[in-house]
Amino acid sequence: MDKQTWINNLMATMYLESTKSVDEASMAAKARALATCIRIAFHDRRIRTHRAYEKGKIACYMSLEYLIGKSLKTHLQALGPAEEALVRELVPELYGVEVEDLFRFEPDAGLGNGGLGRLAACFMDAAATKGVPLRGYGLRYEKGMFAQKIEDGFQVEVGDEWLKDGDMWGRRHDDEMVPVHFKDFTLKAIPYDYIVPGYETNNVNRLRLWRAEAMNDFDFQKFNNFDYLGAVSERALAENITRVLYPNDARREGQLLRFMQQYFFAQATLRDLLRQGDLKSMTPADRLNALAIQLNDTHPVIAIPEGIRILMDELGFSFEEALQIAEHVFNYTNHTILQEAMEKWPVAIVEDVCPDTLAVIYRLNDHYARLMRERGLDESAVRKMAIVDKGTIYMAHLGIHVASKVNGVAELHTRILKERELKNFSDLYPDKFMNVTNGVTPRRFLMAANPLLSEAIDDWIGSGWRTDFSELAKLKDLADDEAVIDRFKSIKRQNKVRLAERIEEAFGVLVNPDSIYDIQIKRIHEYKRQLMYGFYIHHLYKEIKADPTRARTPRTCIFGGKSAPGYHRAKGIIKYITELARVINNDPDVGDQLKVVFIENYDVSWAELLVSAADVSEQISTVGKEASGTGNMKFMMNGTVTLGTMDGANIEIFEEAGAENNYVFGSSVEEMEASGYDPVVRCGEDPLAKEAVDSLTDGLLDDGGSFKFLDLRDALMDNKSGPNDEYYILYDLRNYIATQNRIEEDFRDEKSWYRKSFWNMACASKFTADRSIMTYANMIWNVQEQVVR
Ligand code: DL6
Repeated sequence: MDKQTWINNLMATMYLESTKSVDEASMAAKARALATCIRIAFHDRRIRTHRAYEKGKIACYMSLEYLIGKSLKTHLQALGPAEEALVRELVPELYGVEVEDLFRFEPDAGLGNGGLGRLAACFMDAAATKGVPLRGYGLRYEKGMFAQKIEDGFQVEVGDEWLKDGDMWGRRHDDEMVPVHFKDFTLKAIPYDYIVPGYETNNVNRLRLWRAEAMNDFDFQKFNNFDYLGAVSERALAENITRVLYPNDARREGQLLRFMQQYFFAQATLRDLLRQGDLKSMTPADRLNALAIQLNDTHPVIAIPEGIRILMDELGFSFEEALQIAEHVFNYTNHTILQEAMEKWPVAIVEDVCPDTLAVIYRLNDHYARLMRERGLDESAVRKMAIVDKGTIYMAHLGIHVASKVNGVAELHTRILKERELKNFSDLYPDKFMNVTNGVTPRRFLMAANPLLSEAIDDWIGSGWRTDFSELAKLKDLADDEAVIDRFKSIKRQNKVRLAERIEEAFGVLVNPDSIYDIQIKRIHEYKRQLMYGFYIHHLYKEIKADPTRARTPRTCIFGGKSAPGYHRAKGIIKYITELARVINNDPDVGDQLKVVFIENYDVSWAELLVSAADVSEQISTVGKEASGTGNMKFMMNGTVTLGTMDGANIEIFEEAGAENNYVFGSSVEEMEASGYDPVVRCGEDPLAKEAVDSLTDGLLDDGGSFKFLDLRDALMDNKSGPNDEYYILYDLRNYIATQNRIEEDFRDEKSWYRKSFWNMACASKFTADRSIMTYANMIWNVQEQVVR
């Protein structure tokens, strides 16, 4: 858009957003007005993209989660440098504020839990940038992931009101509503469309999120008969389907609601896709090649039997024809080997919601049992790989049998799936399994998160890396250039100051920008071992107390992450960390030698601030447990060394950047399994392990009478629900502390430290989501890039 059009639009949208004069209008209203202008600016490109994609095969990403964060900054960036500069010039003139100041008034769209949801958002961005015809589908939860409050050091969950001032980006399309039929009632699925603009292309892809509404939102008869609640009850029940992400499923009602969400999502999306082409009139070959669907974990797998049901019952295909289409169209990504995260549904729940789809599931179960017997599997093997067994439906099995391709998300993860967890399936379908290592978008996690470093990279190697991330490798030639490393170091320091300011503003904690910023940000989970990091901090504190005068490198230990509401041990870990913070930050002996910060309500926006300021990236999961990790990649591309185990994508990071430029510790799965490890014995032998365990009960840290620390101790030493120290925390602790000590030493040699950090950035090309998305496009979906001119 030209300057005059921007001026007109900025004023017009401002009038629409606020009844007040521009001077008096709120910052939120200004942010919304600007967002609307940006959408208008993309309108024409969106239409052109839509037309370009109509001609060929498209891919569809079905995910129950999209952890989007804010979009104002990244969408502005996607307009291109000239238009972005124009907007940055006009907004202060017309709105009286800097664009930068408006960013903070946009709520984070937190429609996801952690890595899986953020990956979906990164993939949408990468597809648009690479011109891959990908449509995203998801649910528009009224409340996203809960907002985390820390009260007396405990996590408290409150509703995330991301829509309270309206939806900045989503546009409702009533005319594209689809009916979704459940066993006993029908709902409306209303699409809300979100633009996903590519960077330096004209492609603007679409993310479509469904909202559930009642067919009749008001019962006049009931209202007239004074039943005022009853008159609107259908509406309230319908809207519950898309009310929250992850309803509490501790009771059957919650499980039912969660399954209804998945079914609602599946049917709405399939109906939407099916109305875009007349399958019946296509040749059989064209039918198989019209579409590719990627199922993001097991959550949308119910789309497989539902799709077959629709093809049979509504479009008149035979079961065999419908299955053949499904076997071509669907692909399934596995994101975890943790059994508890592989979904299973009780048959009774599925029967209550969609009995006809259940009938298809049984038919698929029979079909694949027959196939397995034909291929010589015995009855016990057939049973282990069944879709339905003893009243339970195994969604991963359903996905694997039908999907054309099944992929893991890092090399080690895929190998574990093929050789251990899903070996029986991989032996049955050797050509199905493949790896697509995750990636993250540099547009958000480097360009938007770290503008100073991005500008410096432009100066060092030109701006080609912004569209072709492999060019980042050119930086390797500069790793020994002192001026380059000095500038890199100065940028890191500026980012550290920026983070320190935000931490002080948000939590009142003063942190020293010259300290080592040692950061662990991710969901709180026992296998991610935040507790091990906590034990190290406790150990360091004890050392400082024993000798406060010894010269040390100051350290700032930063954590961020949410615990699942019902995960008591993870909540205990949060309390342990916040207690460390309370004791250490208030101890005058410690001063700024050590600070502990727990970032309350860690979200995508905090992630951007943290990854650009970190010195050490904590990736310390028990080997074999983290499928990939993506935070590790965000840190790496910002020039951060990894302190990590040989787990998930860490291994590939170490391969790319060299173990000698990172801090690798911990034992292999084989070593652990062969060790005959007994944590109780270990505590008797290793004073560090004993000190750690004692810190849970010696009274220095106080769990407020919640017994949470006792429970953590039991998990290590006297576990009632599994093996003691299942995640080998005390086993790896000594090695971990030694590695932390090495970091403290090495940090003193600034030149070598920053060279290592810089080197990691130079080696980060592999970890862009663009590479991942092109692998999906070429190896799984077989869709052609359609770059819109
Ligand atoms: O693939 C994205 C992300 C991985 O990077 C993490 O390692 C993995 O833990 C996460 N998996 C999940 C599993 N959820 N379910 N189901 O979030 O996926």
